Amino acid sequence: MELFTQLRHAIEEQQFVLHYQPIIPLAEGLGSYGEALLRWPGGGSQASPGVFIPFAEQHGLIEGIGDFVLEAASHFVATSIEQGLPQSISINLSARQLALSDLPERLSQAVSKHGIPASAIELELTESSLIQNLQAISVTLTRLRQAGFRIAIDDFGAGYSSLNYLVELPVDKVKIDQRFIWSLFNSPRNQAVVKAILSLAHTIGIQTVAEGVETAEQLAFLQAHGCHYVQGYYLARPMSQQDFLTFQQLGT
Ligand code: G
Ligand code: G
Ligand code: MN
Ligand code: NA
Repeated sequence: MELFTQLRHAIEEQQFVLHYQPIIPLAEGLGSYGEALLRWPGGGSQASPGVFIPFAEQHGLIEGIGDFVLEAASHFVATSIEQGLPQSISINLSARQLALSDLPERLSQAVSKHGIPASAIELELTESSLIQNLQAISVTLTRLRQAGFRIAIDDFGAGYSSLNYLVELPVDKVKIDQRFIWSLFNSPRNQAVVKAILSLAHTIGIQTVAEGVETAEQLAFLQAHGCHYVQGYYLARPMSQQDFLTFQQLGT
């Protein structure tokens, strides 16, 4: 069956699941949370979101997938809160989702349906989704933040105008691109770039997350230079919802 048909079935039959990867604070007074990552157990060779998300975007199927993610993540947060575990999570939004004029309403409806605060949901936007029409995106982000959602720029530093986004857009957090972390000890320049991002974010009051942390040395560097949060295989891999709940319970 071709991917389009397969994906349409998968959306109708809710064949997706969310896994969660822990995001761990390095600073006092911050709590751990998790990034929701979409998984498609029946998807075979095309089951990676890196493959089917761009396809869904191009073929008009991203709305259905986005609705699933929002619903499943909100339900998970509500379940956690019921179990006495304050929980917040981040979800990834693609460029087309960000462009939907009713995005703030959709998000607000989902959180109020589940009785959870909007502040429990952080929205991750990749730099590449911000390229188009910065003015319009800025308006959308302002609406989203007024509704209580938090905004993070994902894969930060990878694009052409990273600094411009920090100046122009109302955001709460930047997630430093994994490639900077992997190559941290390849050259003093890479370390200088990461230090500069951390320092700049700190100066303008934006929180920082380092993604793709795979070694103790990387972790030590990030801690020494004031990164707020770390995420990566060295700390924890993406895991099922149940395993993530257990992980969070052990940490409190
Ligand atoms: O989890 P993994 O490394 O396979 O993810 C690959 C890519 O797919 C990442 O860039 C990630 O941001 C993206 N992705 C994962 N889950 C979602 C999702 O629910 N929605 C969107 N739009 N992208 C996602
Ligand atoms: O684009 P985005 O940052 O949303 O992508 C997140 C993806 O990165 C997830 O699919 C996750 O599986 C992957 N990931 C998370 N931590 C690590 C890590 O330490 N190393 C590598 N190689 N990939 C990671
Ligand atoms: Mn992400
Ligand atoms: Na990223």
